[in-house]
Amino acid sequence: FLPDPKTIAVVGCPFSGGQPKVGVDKGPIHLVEAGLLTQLKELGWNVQFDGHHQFEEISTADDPPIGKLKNPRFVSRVTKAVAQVVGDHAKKGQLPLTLGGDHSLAMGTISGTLDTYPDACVVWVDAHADINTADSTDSGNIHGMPVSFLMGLGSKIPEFGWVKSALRPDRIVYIGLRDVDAGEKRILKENDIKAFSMHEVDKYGIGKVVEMALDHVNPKRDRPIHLSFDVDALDPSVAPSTGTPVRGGLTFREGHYICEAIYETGLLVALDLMEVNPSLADEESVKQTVTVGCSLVRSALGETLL
Ligand code: NNH
Ligand code: MN
Ligand code: MN
Ligand code: MN
Repeated sequence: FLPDPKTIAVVGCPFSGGQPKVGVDKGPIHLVEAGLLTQLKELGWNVQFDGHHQFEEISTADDPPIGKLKNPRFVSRVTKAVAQVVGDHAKKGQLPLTLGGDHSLAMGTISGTLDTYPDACVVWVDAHADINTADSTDSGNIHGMPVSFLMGLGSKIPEFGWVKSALRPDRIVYIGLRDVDAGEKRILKENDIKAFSMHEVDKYGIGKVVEMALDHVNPKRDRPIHLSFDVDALDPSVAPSTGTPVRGGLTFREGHYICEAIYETGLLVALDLMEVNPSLADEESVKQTVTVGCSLVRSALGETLL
């Protein structure tokens, strides 16, 4: 889907409004400072980066909750801007690489992808399903809800009226789940959404899981793929610096295998790396998490072991 010369458009999103922990907004800065852009150039990509995006803040006083949703206006405004930026890059034939920031940003990135490639499918790698609705959420944190908003599930929130219900339930597949809220389990069942939890990763192995996942969303291997990778999908021993670590996660190799296998399809059109939080955990853990984040991105963009 991408014309030559192949170009990555890096969309740095220092944003944390979809969840309460400070620091996740520093994720993209650390990833870039660790040399990610140079590493991608070394893989043969043209890399375009116009600096981290600046989002005009809305003070909490001016952004009271709507129902249970926290920071709704801020999250809506930022994700709408991200949808525009990602969509513009994609329409130019570039591959948008969005560096988060919290996972509410995927409301923007996937909107931008689907606006450009209506038949795209999504591979969502995460410990969490991020499919709470405005009704089902307990936390009120919008980073736990982007998928439901993209599908148009739950009560309509006028503030998010710009989000089209463009994501079909059979066009997303999850890998790595292990902390899914009761309401989310119901939503996954009701909408017949395919998910490979850590149980399936243990049972079948990651190679088979990725194959089954792609068979579900992309049976003929002809649809563009958007990969949305939440670093908390990895085991906390591999990626400790993230807001909601959950034990029992993907190994270093399992995480990388997913990225490598998706690169191998030749169908990747957009990539998100989310929830790296350099303010959580000690310095060594931060370095480890940022390093693994860079290497996941490299694997998804063509780095091979041999
Ligand atoms: N399911 C919880 C919620 O909705 C946690 C979501 N947290 C994440 N998602 N880190 O990836 O608040
Ligand atoms: Mn840009
Ligand atoms: Mn997530
Ligand atoms: Mn998560």
